[in-house]
Amino acid sequence: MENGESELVPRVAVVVYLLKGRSVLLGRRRSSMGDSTFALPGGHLEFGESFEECAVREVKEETGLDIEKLELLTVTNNVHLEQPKPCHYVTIFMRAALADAEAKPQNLEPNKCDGWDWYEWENLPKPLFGPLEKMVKSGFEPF
Ligand code: 8DG
Ligand code: MG
Ligand code: MG
Repeated sequence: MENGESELVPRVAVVVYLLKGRSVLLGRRRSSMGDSTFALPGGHLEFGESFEECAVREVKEETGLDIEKLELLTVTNNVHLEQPKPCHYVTIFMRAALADAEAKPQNLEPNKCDGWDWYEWENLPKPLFGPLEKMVKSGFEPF
């Protein structure tokens, strides 16, 4: 059994608001959780990693982009017992900037995402991934 996949334990995720001016990088998910909704890049914290290391690794794995100026923004505790696969995520939200402002995102995990693009904060696409929509609706701003 992969660690945490089907065991009922809280899992730690690190998710990145990659900012370019007033825009953020979003991709449409291909996943049993939040399929076809727009979400930030990110994934599971691996054993021994810092939040910064995890953010850098996940963004690189998913988009090919190198990031810098990492800062911790906030943490959420999301419990979803109602789902077919119940889950509990402690999610660490970071913000970051592109190391090279001209770099273009690549879709390096096409089985998990339809592709990445920049979206203006004032004009976010729909539907957003549930946890992200909740954050935005609460008035949260990553800038
Ligand atoms: P990995 O195998 O690469 O480690 O994991 P992943 O496949 O990239 O995981 P993920 O689902 O992209 O992210 C892990 C969890 O983070 C996700 O299931 C729930 C939580 N999460 C939020 N908000 C967001 C978000 O906007 N984007 C992403 N990717 N995950 C988010 O709470
Ligand atoms: Mg991911
Ligand atoms: Mg990932």
